[in-house]
Amino acid sequence: MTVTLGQYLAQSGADPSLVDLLLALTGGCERISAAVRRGAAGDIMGALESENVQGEVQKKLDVISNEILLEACAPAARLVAIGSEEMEGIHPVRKLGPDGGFFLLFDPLDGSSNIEVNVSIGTIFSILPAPTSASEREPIEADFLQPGRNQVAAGYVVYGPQTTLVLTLRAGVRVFTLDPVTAQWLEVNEAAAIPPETKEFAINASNMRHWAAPVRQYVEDCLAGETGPRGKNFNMRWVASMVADVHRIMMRGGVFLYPWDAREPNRAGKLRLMYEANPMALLVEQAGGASFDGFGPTLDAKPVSLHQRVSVMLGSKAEVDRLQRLHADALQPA
Ligand code: AHM
Ligand code: MG
Repeated sequence: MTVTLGQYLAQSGADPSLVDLLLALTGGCERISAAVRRGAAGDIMGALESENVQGEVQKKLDVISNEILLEACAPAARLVAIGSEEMEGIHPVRKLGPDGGFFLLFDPLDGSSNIEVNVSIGTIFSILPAPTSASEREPIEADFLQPGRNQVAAGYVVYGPQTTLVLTLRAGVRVFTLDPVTAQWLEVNEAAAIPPETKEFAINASNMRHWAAPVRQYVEDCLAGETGPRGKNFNMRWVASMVADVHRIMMRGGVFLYPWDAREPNRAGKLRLMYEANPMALLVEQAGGASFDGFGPTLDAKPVSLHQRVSVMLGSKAEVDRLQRLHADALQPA
């Protein structure tokens, strides 16, 4: 029998207020999915004059998606505050108190450069525990700055040929597709499991001249094919939507890299730790893969700010292990 998201959550043993929040959030994603599907017919295309906190031009759909999620999630009973790629500060929902609750972080519309060209885009989300406070007080950004290891749930929704939710409650990874006929999220895939070995990598190769030596070495070894050190031929894919690239890895394995590079040497990477790298790292680990930020497991990094950037390498375990070894070797004295 096909299991719906509601049935899965009800049987998962998860805290009912976490279930409440996840249903509110996925309800918001259903509305984003409908807006994406309407496209130009719904006046959602194009850029705005505004920039987000990262200095990136905001697309209409970035802002619409952010507003949809804020509105959809606010009623969730124990949601304390929200952090978003599209908002500079945190968005308080209610006061922190003795009951704690949850913090929600999201990139409401990831891969927005792909909106106009009708390529998969997505929403990425992370849920952290809110600390308890003896007396009631407003939540502050510092309350959010917890390692990804603390996440109680994480997931993404891909708006592609199908709208697909990939979710972890820290007990494996489940995959649901939004059925446009019944408007239900149905579990249609087996639980995701990333094979440890792969012959596929994903990186924006136009940045090759800016990469650090270990990343360059890794990719050169893959490109050398069966007569090179890897002894096998590799395939390459790059959608330029992290959700789509990670989803491919969830379905058939592979490795995704958006590493530090020398274009902006003082920036740790392009992608954001708290609402892009951490949720993806938890999903990948829960599916049997691994994630590395150039120093250690992504989930162990202690955030210093809400919009902090990070170097991202994640996917099939054997490949991430190899990347870790290449980074460790580069630190050894010659
Ligand atoms: P965004 O959050 O502004 O959409 O940027 C994140 C996206 C990722 O989805 C994707 O992996 C990456 O940026 C692509 O970057 P590039 O265009 O440099 O290849
Ligand atoms: Mg993004």
